[in-house]
Amino acid sequence: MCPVYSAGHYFFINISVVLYFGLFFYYTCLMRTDNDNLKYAENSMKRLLLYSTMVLTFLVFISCSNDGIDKEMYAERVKSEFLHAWNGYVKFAWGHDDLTPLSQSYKDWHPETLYMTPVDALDTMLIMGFKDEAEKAKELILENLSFDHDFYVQNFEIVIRILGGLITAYQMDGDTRFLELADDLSKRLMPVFNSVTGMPYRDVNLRTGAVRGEVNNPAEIGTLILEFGTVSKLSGKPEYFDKAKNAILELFNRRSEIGLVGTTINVNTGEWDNKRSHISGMIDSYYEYLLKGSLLFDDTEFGTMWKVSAEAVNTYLYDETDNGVWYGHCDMVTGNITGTRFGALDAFFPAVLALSGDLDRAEKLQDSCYRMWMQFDIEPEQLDYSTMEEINPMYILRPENIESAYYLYRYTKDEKYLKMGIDYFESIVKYCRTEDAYASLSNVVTKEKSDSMQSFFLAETLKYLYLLFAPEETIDFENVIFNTEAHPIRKTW
Ligand code: DMJ
Repeated sequence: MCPVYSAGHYFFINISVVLYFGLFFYYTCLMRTDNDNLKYAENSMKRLLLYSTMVLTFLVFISCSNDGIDKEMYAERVKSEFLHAWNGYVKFAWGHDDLTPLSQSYKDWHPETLYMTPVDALDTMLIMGFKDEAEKAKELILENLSFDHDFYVQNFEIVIRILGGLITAYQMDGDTRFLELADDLSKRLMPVFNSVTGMPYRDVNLRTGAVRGEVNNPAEIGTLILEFGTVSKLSGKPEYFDKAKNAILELFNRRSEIGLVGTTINVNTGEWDNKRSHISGMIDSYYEYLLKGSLLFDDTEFGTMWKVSAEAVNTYLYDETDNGVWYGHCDMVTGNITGTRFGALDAFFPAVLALSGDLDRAEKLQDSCYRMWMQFDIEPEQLDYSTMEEINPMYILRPENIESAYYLYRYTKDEKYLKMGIDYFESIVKYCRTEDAYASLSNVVTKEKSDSMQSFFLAETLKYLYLLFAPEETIDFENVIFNTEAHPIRKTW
């Protein structure tokens, strides 16, 4: 393991600075020729030595007590691990959706590739300064990516990964072909909204516009507005924004009297299919997009919907236990607690709370997220926070816990979040690194690997780790909104 702290580094900088000034002063004074000046120089040197010793002692004390973290070294290490993972993709899966790292092969989600990994990873390469790699990925995408395919895709995944990736590629690189692809994709996805309520179906055929999957969930219904909204603003086509916003309004209006939503809903009847409420997968990013939608589009309706929802969530799901603060599961109608489950996906919430200004709850929840990670030295998909035992033992290289540490570090500047990031990074390297890339874990207890490296590892996990350690100006944090796949969207309208 590499050293975490750089007290020695500080020490050598301090001592060099002091010696440099000492010598400079000494030689300057000796240049005078008469005796008085030599005496003056002698006295000055004594004083200088005394002051230098005092200052040096003080600086060494500060260096040791702060134990400043060598962020630059960590940023470099994250970059080199990104390159390691990307090179694995290039070697074994070039042109396909995902790398399968153990079998040294690839997996496509559909009968033909949609270039998931390169599209998702491109802006991370640009942010990290990997120009050659980015150029090759760009060429691959622009020369080959087509959406004219006769197969069904899952709207939500395609929107957050591919549409989100194309938007930021356009905004960061400026090539209008990225925007043309984003516009073409948006047009092909629009039929999802042709349900009775206007809430989207889950799947759509990219060529025929046929739809399927009338039982959908809040995350897949409500996590579309940043991407469709942005393409709408950039292409001047209001339909994309309006349909995505209408879907959210329809969903929000079906909240229970106590302000909560359930896990699944029928987009034609508008009836709830599963009334379990939580912030876990299938609901999670619906809340994220209410807040981020209000910020990206200065939309007060989203702002109100976020406030109403956050209040309900903080009233009924917030759970202060002996094991820390968590958000549990409850019935959306009665508010009665139905489960004490929390997992890797739920760990997105500290970031959202922090972005909303609720640092108190964000910090408390992040402490629990850290505890969840450290319980197994790497994060389980889900645990029971009343016993701290895992319910679902896999770790599929998810980013949320790291994303939240990053937001909290940006807002508090507390080094504890850097140290969290270091622990997260080191355990991912320790348990998930393979000879060619990175692999998920099928079990965080046994640390057995599984044959998958999803695109979000490059799009999100390593991006947030890098941003945590990189100089602040690497990204204009105050003026971008990250979509739920960590694609930073800039408001240019
Ligand atoms: C990503 O695709 C997105 O972050 C999504 O919101 C949730 N799942 C994965 C990462 O865990």
